[in-house]
Amino acid sequence: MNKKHLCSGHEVVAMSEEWLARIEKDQKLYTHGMVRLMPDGWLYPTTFTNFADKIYNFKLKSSDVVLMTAPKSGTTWMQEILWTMLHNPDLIHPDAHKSLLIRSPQIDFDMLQDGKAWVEKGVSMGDMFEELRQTCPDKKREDGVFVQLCEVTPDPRIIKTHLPLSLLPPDILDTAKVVYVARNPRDVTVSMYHHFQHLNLHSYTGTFENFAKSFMNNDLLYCPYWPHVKMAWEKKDHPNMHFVFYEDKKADIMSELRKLNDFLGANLTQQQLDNVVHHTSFSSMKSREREADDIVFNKDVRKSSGGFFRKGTIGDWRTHFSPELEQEMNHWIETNASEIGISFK
Ligand code: PPS
Repeated sequence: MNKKHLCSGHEVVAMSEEWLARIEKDQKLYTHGMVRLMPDGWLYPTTFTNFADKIYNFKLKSSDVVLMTAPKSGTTWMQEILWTMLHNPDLIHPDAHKSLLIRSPQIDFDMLQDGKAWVEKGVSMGDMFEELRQTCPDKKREDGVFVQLCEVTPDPRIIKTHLPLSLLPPDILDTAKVVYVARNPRDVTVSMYHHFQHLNLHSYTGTFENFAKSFMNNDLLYCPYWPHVKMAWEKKDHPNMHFVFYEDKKADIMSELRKLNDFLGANLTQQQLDNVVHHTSFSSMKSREREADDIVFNKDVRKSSGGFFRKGTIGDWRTHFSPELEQEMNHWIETNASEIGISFK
């Protein structure tokens, strides 16, 4: 790691050997370690610093839609909704079967290639790179497969990210549209716990209690949670920010799609909105889930607790929390949510 400061103004602080060893008891980490970006405290693989300035200086267009979430907040659902609304409202697009990673690239994904488990198992982003090379033969892999996929993806681009506003281009809301999805942090914790077990990248073996404590302690990838939500919530009234709750989508998807239709200026007909609802329902998306790749995912976890499209419900956290842990998390949520002025359903 050579960089000490990023264009975003963050200071890069390497995580200590002691911290890495402690965290690594429960999960796999990264070949080059991890860093916190201060003062916000964002926790990423060290390789993020290779791409951070490129992402911060990324040239956005007025037609772009940036989909921003803390992990496991319902990103993939919203990603498919946005792509279908803007590219496939009649359900006839020839690329609709392609992976969302290609149709709507995740701008921060390149840093994950350094995961020890993926390096050991030989997971490469080869397919994605080939996709990129087909349109742009001169691209180099080390410049970031996903950052460059974001550059070349057809307009209107739908760019996914788990990064917070403070690491994205400072003109983002003056230039592009931002959709932010938030979900009850209790359900986020459960969904993330499952994902950390299911995805070989993390290969999480610790208990749910340890996991939840690590989340509250900001010791998991993409943490801290609250500043991420806060930065977006503060901008919720900006005309280019559309702040949505996962729970509201579950309660009345058509009403949420109508709001999105207005926000995006998509002018979809009722028939097209119906198409989007049907195509992006949990059962439809689950039925299209690709044959899971055993190098990327753990098939035993998939068998015992479900795949990427696990439950897609509200309130599954009730089956995971002990009364003591629930109390601790309630306190964590109440303190932070009231400070921000946000309430979850
Ligand atoms: S990721 O990996 O961070 O991008 O994950 P993300 O997509 O944000 O979150 C995954 C959870 O969203 C659920 N999901 C859905 N819920 C309702 N409807 C649809 N269509 C849908 N698609 C995905 C998914 O099942 C994960 O939640 P859990 O609670 O684990 O089931």
